[in-house]
Amino acid sequence: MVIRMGMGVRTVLLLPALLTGAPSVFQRSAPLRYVTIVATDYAYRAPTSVPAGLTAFQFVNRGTHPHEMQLFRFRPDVSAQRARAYLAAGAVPDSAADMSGSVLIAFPGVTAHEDVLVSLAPGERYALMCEFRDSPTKPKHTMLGMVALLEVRS
Ligand SMILES: [Cu+2]
Repeated sequence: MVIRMGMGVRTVLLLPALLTGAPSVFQRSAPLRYVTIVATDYAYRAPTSVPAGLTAFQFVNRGTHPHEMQLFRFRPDVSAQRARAYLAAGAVPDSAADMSGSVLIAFPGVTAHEDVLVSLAPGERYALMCEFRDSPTKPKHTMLGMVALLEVRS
């Protein structure tokens, strides 16, 4: 009885979104969690693990150089140890990751006004990487420490 009432309320609340043709993600009943990734020169401040569920990644640049947040998922057969080794080397082979991903870019002092929305599943591992260089002769930021591994908790 209580559950039925709850669902009724939810349906009413979603009606305006349905009428305006909002993306289907807003019709889900799961709560949206926000995770903020902060870039500095040259590192990410990011959680090492995140809960499963629908998650919006926000990107803030507190450094003095432009930075990016590449976010992509490792294939399931890539262990955490191997993923860390790839990231430490500053390069992840195509065979180790999904053939899709997202990128947010922010200049110094800027918070990207877009978020990356991901439905995180338990056990997944995601990479964060910045491949920017300060100049053509300088190393990629991945080589300076701008890599991180995000593990999705069960
Ligand atoms: Cu960078």
